[in-house]
Amino acid sequence: MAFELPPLPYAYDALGPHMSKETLEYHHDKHHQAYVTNGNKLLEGSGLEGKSLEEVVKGAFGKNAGLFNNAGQHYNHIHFWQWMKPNGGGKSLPGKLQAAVDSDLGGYDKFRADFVAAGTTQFGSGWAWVSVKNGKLEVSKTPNGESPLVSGGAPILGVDVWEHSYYIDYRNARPKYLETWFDNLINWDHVLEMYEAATK
Ligand code: MN3
Repeated sequence: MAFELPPLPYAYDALGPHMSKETLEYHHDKHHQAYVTNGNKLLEGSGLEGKSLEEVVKGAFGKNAGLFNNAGQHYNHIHFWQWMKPNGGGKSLPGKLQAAVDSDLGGYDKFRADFVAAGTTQFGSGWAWVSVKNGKLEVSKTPNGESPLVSGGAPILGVDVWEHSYYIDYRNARPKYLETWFDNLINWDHVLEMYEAATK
């Protein structure tokens, strides 16, 4: 199955002022497109053609670094676009998510602080995550194109802390980007959808 760049699920200027049109044009049209283009070249002859994207990511981890990096980033970005929406964020989490955050992550405020800290302390490029592992939520961070998929988790929320995700809008202020992202952009409905798929 060849990789394809999905369109953004909103207009390029829809996430302003928190994430600019210029950031989304570069991030989606250049960076994500490059992962798709390079991933397709590396998929050919890898023995993983015909597998789902998740299977390619897990199958290439530790074995085919080039394919893993590009397929991993393709997976991460497909969801990253959907983990954001205009007028997102907010403290009231939908459905079963609130109860899971309360029982597994110590409540909303602790969860927010731990998630922002994970993104802030990821040295260099990478991601901060919430995933379901053994039926419970956990906050983590990964370098480069990795995700909790490669350690037996099911990602339900992730934020890109590569500089290309925030440098145009926030320069070096990664913590400010993470706090703003959390408070104003998260699409909790997509998080809930992934949580339900991971726990059914
Ligand atoms: Mn990115």
